[in-house]
Amino acid sequence: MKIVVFSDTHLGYCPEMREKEAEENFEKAARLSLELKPDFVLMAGDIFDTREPSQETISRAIDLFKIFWREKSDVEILREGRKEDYPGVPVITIHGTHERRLPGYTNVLEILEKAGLVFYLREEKNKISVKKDGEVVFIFGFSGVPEEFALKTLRELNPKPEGTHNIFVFHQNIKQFLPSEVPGFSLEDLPAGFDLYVDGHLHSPTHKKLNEKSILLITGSTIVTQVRDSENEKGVWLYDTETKNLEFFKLPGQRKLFVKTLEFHNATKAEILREVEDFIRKNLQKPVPIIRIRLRGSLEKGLREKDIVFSHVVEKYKGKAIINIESEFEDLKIKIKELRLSQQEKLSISKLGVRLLGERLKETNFNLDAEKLFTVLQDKKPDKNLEFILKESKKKEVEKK
Ligand SMILES: [Mn+2]
Repeated sequence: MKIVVFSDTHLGYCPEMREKEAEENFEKAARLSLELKPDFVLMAGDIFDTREPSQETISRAIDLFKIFWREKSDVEILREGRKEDYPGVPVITIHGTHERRLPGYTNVLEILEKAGLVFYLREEKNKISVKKDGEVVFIFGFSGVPEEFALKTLRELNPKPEGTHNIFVFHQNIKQFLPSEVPGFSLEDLPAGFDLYVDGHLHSPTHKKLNEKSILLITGSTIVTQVRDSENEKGVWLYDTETKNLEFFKLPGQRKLFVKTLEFHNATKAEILREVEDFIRKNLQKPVPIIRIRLRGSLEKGLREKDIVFSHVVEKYKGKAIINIESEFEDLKIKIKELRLSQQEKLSISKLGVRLLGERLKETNFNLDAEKLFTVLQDKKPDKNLEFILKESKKKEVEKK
């Protein structure tokens, strides 16, 4: 069978500024996928950028997934022994870190599944088989869980190959591919016996032969979200189960990301604006580039950071560059974001929140999960949901006894 694999499309990424880009790239990836004539498409999570995408994003996503209806496939899809119908080319997916929600909440991928757009592998519905000409491609989907629980959850689930060709798809850290010591899987933790291991999450695409039988594929994202993956080409993978061959196809017309730190010494307003504009002009090109500029150093006496405004620069290059300027001058020591916080930064603030909450909870007698509590507190109806996690924590107490 021929399978197209791609992931981390992050629909809804960076609202108003780069949302269109996530959608454009998804569309390119979907069209490219169909040109490769796959039997089915496999995605490894972070399809959406947030747990609760806007209705605009969901509506657009429906249009995008319908692209897969333009071609046909003749595979048979089996789930829990039942044959499933599908229109077009079937898409199988898991959720990632970005769209993961608590039990009891509806995941946006569930909505897409109900609409017949995807097969969503999660919790007790984590297995699917794709049949064609006597070949059975079995897929075990390990939808994203917090890294601290990943190994425990994997051991509990204990995935085993069930087909003639077997794929384990997940969305977690892999220690060997990260620069620093982080919680997550090691390559040795992966369940034995699968032919292909597909991991989303890490946005730089790569693959590695693990042993005579198995290959690990890190799909990469279809959109640049971090400075460190700015160098990477974005694209989709074609995998052939017969030859175990993997081929990468680049998305056409990719945006470039330019990142620059400008250092100043007793700078004047005019000097700063001039250098900022110089850097922008130097990098103008098609397709419209993303330009991130960081300003550091010191300002001339009497000049304050808030006196330097860049909105007219951003306005001037509208449609020619996507610009993000951030300044942190020595004399103020206050970080001012000229434009909105990027999605990443928002995420790190919530992560920090979870950690602080976790530390406080440890000082109390409550046996509560900080991440759950944090999510609930962010929710529009916290009371109802608080009840839910309080009940859960009581359950835990009883289990302990
Ligand atoms: Mn991602």
